[in-house]
Amino acid sequence: MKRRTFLQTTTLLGAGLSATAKTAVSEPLIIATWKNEKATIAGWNKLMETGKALDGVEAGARIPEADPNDTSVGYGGYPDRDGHVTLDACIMDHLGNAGSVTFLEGIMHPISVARAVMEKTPHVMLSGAGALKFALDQGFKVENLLTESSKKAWEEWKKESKYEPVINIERHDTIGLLGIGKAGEIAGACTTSGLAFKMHGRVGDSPIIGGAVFCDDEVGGACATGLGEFVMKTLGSFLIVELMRQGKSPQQACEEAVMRIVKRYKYKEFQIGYLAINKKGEHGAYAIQKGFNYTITKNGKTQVLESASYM
Ligand code: SD4
Repeated sequence: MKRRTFLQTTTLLGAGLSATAKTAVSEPLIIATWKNEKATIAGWNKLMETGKALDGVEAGARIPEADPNDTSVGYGGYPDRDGHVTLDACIMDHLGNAGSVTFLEGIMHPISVARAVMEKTPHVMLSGAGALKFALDQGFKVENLLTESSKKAWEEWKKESKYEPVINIERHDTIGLLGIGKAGEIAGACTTSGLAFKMHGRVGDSPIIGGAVFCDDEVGGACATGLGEFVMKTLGSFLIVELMRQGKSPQQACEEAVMRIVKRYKYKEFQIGYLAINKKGEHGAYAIQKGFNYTITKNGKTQVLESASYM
């Protein structure tokens, strides 16, 4: 059967035929990096409302983006070394469409700008001033995202201006999300203000399709958090999805992707955490260091789980 015909059949089944046919499709879920219960619950509620994984992951990502106490994402995010809060985000749907923004300033919800890039332009990625111009054209408003407390933290940092990014794993809470919608379709998203006190102009993995997020509706999806340079150098999320395509479970695929980093780089100095789901709704997680956790909302219930780690 041709794929398109199969999808149409699935949709018809989803529209109300027998329960046995429906069990072939995984149950809906939203899963996210770190302890992000408010985000997975918001994502789940949206998913229940519209049925769509894409709406769920976007709604989930918007929660930390608007939270002034989350210092790794959106409003309240720590600035770069020059005092600018610069944002990276991406989103991908089950059809293979993708959108992303990098080095975006002054917009509270970069994930929604990324979605607009995906849906309203022929491009995948818009950056800096061009991304901002597009956001304004789309009706987004400019806001000051640097809170008093993040400004204070930056002023403290400036006293020493230590150039190396300090990888305190407790302070990583960039959100990567994966969702399974009511038709069993998979989508993913990621949003961040990047590394605290990074060089001005630095862009991490979070807007890179295949780096921080990748989905293939025949296989599953993956997302990443941690020191983005190493996710980019190994194209972690794409790798995980390809490993699952070859038959690995989400857990095995995340472990293999971490091992690729461990084998080549000075892994003791930084953290990377991966999260993956497959079409059956199974999930896996693995990190280099201890301390990586993730949150899942399924059947209306939310759990924070500890990931296994290499160290
Ligand atoms: C980055 N991957 O900009 C992001 C940072 C991160 O939790 O994940 N923080 O490299």
